[in-house]
Amino acid sequence: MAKDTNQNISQLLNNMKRAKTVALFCHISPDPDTFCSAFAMKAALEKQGKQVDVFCDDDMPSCLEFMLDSSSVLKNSDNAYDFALSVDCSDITRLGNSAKIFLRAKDNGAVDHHKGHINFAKVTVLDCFSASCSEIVMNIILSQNLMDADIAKILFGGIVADTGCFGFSNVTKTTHLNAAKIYEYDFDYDEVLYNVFRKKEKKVFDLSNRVLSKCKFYEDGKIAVVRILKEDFLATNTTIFDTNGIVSSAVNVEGVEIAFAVSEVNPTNYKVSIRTKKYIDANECASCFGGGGHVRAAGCRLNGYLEDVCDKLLKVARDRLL
Ligand SMILES: [Mn+2]
Repeated sequence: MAKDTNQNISQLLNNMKRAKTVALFCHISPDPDTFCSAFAMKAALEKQGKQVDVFCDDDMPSCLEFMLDSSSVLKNSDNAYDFALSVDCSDITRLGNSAKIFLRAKDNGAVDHHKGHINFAKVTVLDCFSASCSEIVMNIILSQNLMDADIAKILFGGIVADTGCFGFSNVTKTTHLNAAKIYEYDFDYDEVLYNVFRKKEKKVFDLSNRVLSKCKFYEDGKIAVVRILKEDFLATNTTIFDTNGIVSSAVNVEGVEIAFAVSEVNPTNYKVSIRTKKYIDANECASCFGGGGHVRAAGCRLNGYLEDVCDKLLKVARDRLL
């Protein structure tokens, strides 16, 4: 970790030292990384005798329920905590309504790994080279000799989720070196990998099969378009929140350079997920429609009837094919 990051860790730990009550904050629309960061930190601080609460406006991802107690997560409080610490939040709006509890605390800090982090805390430990916030939390806990197998297991969940099981482009040598430190501890690694990464609800499997079987290919199989319509959600008892991962199945097909998943919000509004394989910039494609994301994964919203929306997407894709 960079020298100034280490300095900020010392300052953060120093400022937290005398706090008896600590509030930890996850971001809204939470992912496993934010909850794993918070629960690992909570376990470590409790070992130091502190009284710790975790806050999140939204519900914990159900994939974490096998190891974390979602009923202990608070949505509100009148307490003025000695210290407030946000984890995995890139700016204060990501705390949602809980921001008022964060700001009410006597002192505060933030631990984050987002490139676009906008400072809002008195002390910020920011390491954009970490693929997950859980890795930064891991290094903080290790520096205090507070790590154990239970905490390692929680952190492993955050790392696995934010790195797509070590498959995303954010994974570096450092990610693997950090994971190696986790493997020093003995817990059921496969239980975490299955629950956080591989497990799929039957209805989500059904939705995926249904829409992928109707996937259309264009331009010699270089473009794939998956349409996910209201009738598909109704037939499988799913919602637009169950569409994650479907577009990846399409872009993984040999020969496909760009894949779109077009999900119906209503008959004239569609949520579009874009994935690209090698030479097309997904973020740039999404930006044509006011969306954004990363080079290989991006998203946008389009108004219009289904086939008009698909025509617009196909034009953008065709213009970018080599
Ligand atoms: Mn994260």
